[in-house]
Amino acid sequence: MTFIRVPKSWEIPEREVTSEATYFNRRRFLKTLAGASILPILGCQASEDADNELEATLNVPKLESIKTNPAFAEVDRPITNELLAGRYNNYYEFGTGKSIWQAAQSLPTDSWKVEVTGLVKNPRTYDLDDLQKKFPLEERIYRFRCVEAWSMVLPWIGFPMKRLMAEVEPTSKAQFVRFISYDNPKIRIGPSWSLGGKLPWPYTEGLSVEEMANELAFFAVGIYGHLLPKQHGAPIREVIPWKYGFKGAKSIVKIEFVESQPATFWNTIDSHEYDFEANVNPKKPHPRWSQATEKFIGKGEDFSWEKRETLLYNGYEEYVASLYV
Ligand SMILES: Nc1nc2c(c(=O)[nH]1)N[C@H]1C(S)=C(S)[C@@H](COP(=O)(O)O)O[C@H]1N2
Ligand SMILES: [Mo]
Repeated sequence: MTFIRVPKSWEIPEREVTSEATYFNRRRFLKTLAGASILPILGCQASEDADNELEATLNVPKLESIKTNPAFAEVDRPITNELLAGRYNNYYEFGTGKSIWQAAQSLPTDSWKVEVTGLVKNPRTYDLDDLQKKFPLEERIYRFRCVEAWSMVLPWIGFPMKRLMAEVEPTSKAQFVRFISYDNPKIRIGPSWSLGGKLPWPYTEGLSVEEMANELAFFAVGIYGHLLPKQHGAPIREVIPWKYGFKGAKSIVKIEFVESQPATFWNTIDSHEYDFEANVNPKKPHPRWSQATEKFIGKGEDFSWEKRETLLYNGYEEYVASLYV
């Protein structure tokens, strides 16, 4: 389908990777522009169409009667509006800007399989039905912090990673785990060359097995009471709330237990900017910006954000500090 419409300010195509600071400044600039010019008149009908289209992408099957885990029923800030979280994503396979929600709809999620392999006693291949039914699902409200210094609060549905570990039984040799995202160069529209080099597709991430066994480490198959929409990484993605968002690989097809620390997408591109551990830490600045504060998106219905102090381990110190002594 081809159609022409005037993009909303949040749909500005970004040809190259821009830091979050640049993005927010551009939005503020456009907001000012919109207030003073004819932009809203031009954009009105088209925006309404885009809103309907966005809602359609979020209209995925509901997950009925899922209990919220009482330990993770709330945090110190409200849950981000679903319509904001669903149109402000990082998913480089579908573009380097934040508005990838339309492009991501080409992700083919039918007959999905996740292969669990490597240093495990019981290698397994799970299909969609297994992933959604085999491990009891629960809801968890987690803080979410991107390395670009924006944050949200998201209501995930899924199961703790340790449940899957108990079934596949990593051997004593397994020290790390690798998560590999779906990749198809035919549908991938994200860049092959960027950031000064060839991008190491597929997107991969990793954890130590101790981190994976932590109570907080989570596989999400849903969000906001329904299955994951494609822009959030359907049908299954990692959620590691005490680490920066890039540690949470989307649309996982393979999980591999290995002996030594695996190469990862971002760490391969620039180990100086994106370290393997990547724990949220206000005192450890990114080489290009401070991590002392963050822009919390979700206090209202629009993208106006609230400045918050960054919390050590994103506020999850009591669960994870013992991993790093
Ligand atoms: N496969 C894949 N997974 C990915 C990414 C990506 O580009 N590709 N981006 C990461 C980054 S940087 C962030 S902040 C989160 C964003 O998750 P969300 O869009 O569901 O909020 O996904 C992470 N997982
Ligand atoms: Mo991120």
